[in-house]
Amino acid sequence: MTERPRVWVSQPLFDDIVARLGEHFEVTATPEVTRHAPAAMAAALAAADGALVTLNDPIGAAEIAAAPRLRAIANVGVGYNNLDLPALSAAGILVTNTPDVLTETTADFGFALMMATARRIGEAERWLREGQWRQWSFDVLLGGDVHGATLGILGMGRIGRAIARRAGGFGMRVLYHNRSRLDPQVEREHAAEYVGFDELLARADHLILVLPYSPQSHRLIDAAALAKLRPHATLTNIARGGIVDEDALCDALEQGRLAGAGLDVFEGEPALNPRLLQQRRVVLTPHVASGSLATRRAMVALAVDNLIAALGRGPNAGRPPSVVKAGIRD
Ligand code: 8YV
Repeated sequence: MTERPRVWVSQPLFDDIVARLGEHFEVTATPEVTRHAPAAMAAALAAADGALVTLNDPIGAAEIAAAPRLRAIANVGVGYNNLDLPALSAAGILVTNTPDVLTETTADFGFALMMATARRIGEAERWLREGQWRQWSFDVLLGGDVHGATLGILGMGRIGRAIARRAGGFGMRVLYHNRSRLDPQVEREHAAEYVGFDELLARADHLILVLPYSPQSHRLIDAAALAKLRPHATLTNIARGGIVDEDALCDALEQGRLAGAGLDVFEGEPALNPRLLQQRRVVLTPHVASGSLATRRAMVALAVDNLIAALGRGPNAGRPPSVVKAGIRD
């Protein structure tokens, strides 16, 4: 009997779903959520033909060099900036991700975070819990409106478009900027107007970031970009923390040049810029935009299907449902 391929699962996911890997492979699972030190990661990958990993698992050239058998990585997440794609591709390692299944849930959260920021829901709750209600006055905790406002969407991929659809229900005007302009028919369907980057910043009442993280988007929202936003505007980030210069954002908030920020992602997460924690007008959440139970289960199920198929097993053998980068080692 030929040896079964070996796969490594980098942290506990949903046991009942991950158990499907055991029908095809020898599975080694790390029993806790941990940020794997490079040496530990290299040791785990060294014996693996495939791996199921998340954003917490940065895999670069050093880990790949130590993983001679590795043929496929299934990332549980649509973004894969934890993976060194050129190095994986050069090594012939197939990479998959989990698009589509998280689109609507992530858009819900992005919209909710934008609304919470505009309407100061986090602050209002803190205020109530602190027992301040007796100091209520007619002008307490006044926020900006969402309905009828102009929404600026930076990144008009699947999630950006799902946010645009929600904005229609709130009577918002939708502006977007993207690397490439959408097909006119898709623009019409989403009632979305394409504008340049600077115009997006200058016209948005609420700006939401939904673009991939890349060297081009690293700190794209820097001091100069923030200066173009209007003082009553809000900024919501559900993309990647590194897209925003957090110190410049704190400067803008402290100087009253921005009404508020809703952040689900942070540059050094889980470490936080301490200045952000000092801001009153921010809503901060721990990277949970895709975190509904159904969606997280669907992400893991898709990643499992991807890995099974990538390693040549199951009904989709050789044809993983969502490939980021093809290429399998001989
Ligand atoms: C995370 C995300 O993957 O899909 C993405 O790109 O950022 C999230 O869905 C998820 O939190 C698991 O790390």
